[in-house]
Amino acid sequence: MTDIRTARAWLTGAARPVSFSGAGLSAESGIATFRDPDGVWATVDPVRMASPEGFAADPETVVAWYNARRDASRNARPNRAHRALASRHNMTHITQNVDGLLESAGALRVLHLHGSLDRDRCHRDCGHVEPATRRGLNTCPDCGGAMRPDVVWFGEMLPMDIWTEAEIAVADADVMLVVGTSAIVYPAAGLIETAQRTGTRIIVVNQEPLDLGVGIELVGQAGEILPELL
Ligand code: BJW
Ligand code: ZN
Repeated sequence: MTDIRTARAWLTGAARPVSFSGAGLSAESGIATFRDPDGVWATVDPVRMASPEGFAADPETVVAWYNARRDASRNARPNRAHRALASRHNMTHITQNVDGLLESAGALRVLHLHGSLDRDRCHRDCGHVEPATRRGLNTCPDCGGAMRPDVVWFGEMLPMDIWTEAEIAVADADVMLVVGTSAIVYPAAGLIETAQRTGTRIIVVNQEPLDLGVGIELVGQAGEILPELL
């Protein structure tokens, strides 16, 4: 059997499939990835824009940058890859993406490891979270701390409840479909190692070869391959 036919057979027979996605999943919806040549980090310094240190140094610039990305994300539509994933109602979707395109495509169970552009939260961690509707630099109504996007920056912990759910879903899964991620950002990328350790079959769909040496690797556009797989 060819790799794609074997991968399709694994997914067809899966009782507890999970997907693990990154920015490449939303690339065909017009949202830039991070580390491709035309990616976000090609022109923006991640330490300035996506770390607590960057926010402390220049909160106005960071908030303005996130507001621009929110606009891009709200104008984007799910692509064929999102729709193919969402069509599998028994699949748990673990994503590093901060857009809501899996949900827009109809996905039922989505775990956002790196948060969501749709929310702001208190940077003092008092627990206050609100929909991202107030523009500009705002203060927390509960404690007066600075409000910031509810995303996970470098050096910050992932939301512990979501992380635990994701680890359990991967360990319990029979198949893990890895889509559009460079798999270099930890601890998220460690989920692939969890799958390996727990005997979950792994299928990787990525535009560039990742050569992870695990399972089946299909190289190409997620929007072309996923509709054939699912
Ligand atoms: C397609 C396609 C198409 C394109 N079809 N494919 C040294 C070693 C190990 C770890 C570290 C280290 N130094 C620092 C760390 C830790 C750090 C880390 O992992 N850094 C690495 C970069 C080295 N991690 C952290 O800091 C994390 N926290 C942490 O570790 O806490 C521990 C701790 C804290 C405090 C005390 C003690 C311990 C937090 C990581 C947070 C990441 N945040 C970001 C920003 C989110 C908000 C925002 O969006 O602004 O998350 S960074 C960015 O990278 C974003 C992504 O979710 C994440 C992953 O990127 P992703 O999705 O994989 O995108 P790309 O661009 O990298 O890849 C896209 C792929 O798609 C490419 O391969 C393309 O080819 C492909 N593709 N089009 C199919 N159509
Ligand atoms: Zn607060």
